[in-house]
Amino acid sequence: MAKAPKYRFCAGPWNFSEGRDPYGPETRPAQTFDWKLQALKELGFDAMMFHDDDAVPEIDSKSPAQVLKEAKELKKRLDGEGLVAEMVAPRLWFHPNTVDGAYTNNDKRLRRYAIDRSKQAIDIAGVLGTDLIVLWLAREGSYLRESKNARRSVDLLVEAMDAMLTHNKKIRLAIEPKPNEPMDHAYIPTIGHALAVAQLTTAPARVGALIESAHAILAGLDPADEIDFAMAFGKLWSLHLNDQNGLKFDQDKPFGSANLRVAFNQVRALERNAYGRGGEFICFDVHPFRTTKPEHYLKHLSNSRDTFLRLVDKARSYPEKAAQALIADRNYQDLDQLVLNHLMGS
Ligand code: XUL
Ligand code: MN
Repeated sequence: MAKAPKYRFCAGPWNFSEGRDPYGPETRPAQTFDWKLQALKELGFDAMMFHDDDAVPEIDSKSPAQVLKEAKELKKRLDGEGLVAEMVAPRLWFHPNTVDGAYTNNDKRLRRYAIDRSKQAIDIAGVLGTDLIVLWLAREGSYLRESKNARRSVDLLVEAMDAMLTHNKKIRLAIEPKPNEPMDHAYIPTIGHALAVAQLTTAPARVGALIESAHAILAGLDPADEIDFAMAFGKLWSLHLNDQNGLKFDQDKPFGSANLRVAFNQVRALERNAYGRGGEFICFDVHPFRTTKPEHYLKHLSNSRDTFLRLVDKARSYPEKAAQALIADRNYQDLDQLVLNHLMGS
């Protein structure tokens, strides 16, 4: 098993969310960007991940020169705190232009908006010193099958990615698949889809993936297998660890909260593939529970990291020899119990 380097941790400003859900308002006060930066410092995290408008608020109302100026100011603040920007993701699901999709919108003028905004996100990433652009393709899919042509949508997605890859020859695109929510069905629901689409672009070597545990679970898959699959191609460039209890709305629970064994297997997959060797971060895309009080605002992040690190210990102390002997004997009954005993601490 290749040794993984020391893990480095990352979260985004949206991970300090205020508890709003479709049925009720915020339950915690909004915190300022500076507060969030300090929180990451306090936690001892190494990086922050950004949507384009996390980096430059109200981005659509600003001139390109103003956007770059503000990105430069942000870079200075990050440098001052000793934090790095892990990635920039164009937020292509809020603006009225993206109501019916961004790159796969049926209206050419609106597709142009999505591509232009993505190019601007790439420029921001350049200023912040990261080559990683994350594409969570929130509205690329359909609410009803007949409203869009799925075959044409693949072409449109490739066209948009090619435009980004050409705009800056140094960037890498990491597609973050999710099978549903907000869409009924998304066009890129799994890592297999992401890597297949990468092959259709003009620069397949610069198109990879980001796995989010909850998204894989929503697709009915085991996130550990998704990690192994992506890493077999050398294509796991970022990671959103969290947890999800079954097939319902995206829950973004703390890592390991719903299923410790599934979390353990993700950590084993990361360890055996030496995730992080290429400088990749462990990002937690987790949210506080709606019930979380303001004084516990950081707990979902510190708890996720604690669980992660304890599972790293568990992965490293896993009784490999005993497990191999049971595998050789096809005694999966006792293999199952060996895993449970190991996780329970006996
Ligand atoms: C949505 C999600 C996003 C992406 C970044 O489910 O996970 O926060 O990670 O755009
Ligand atoms: Mn995510």
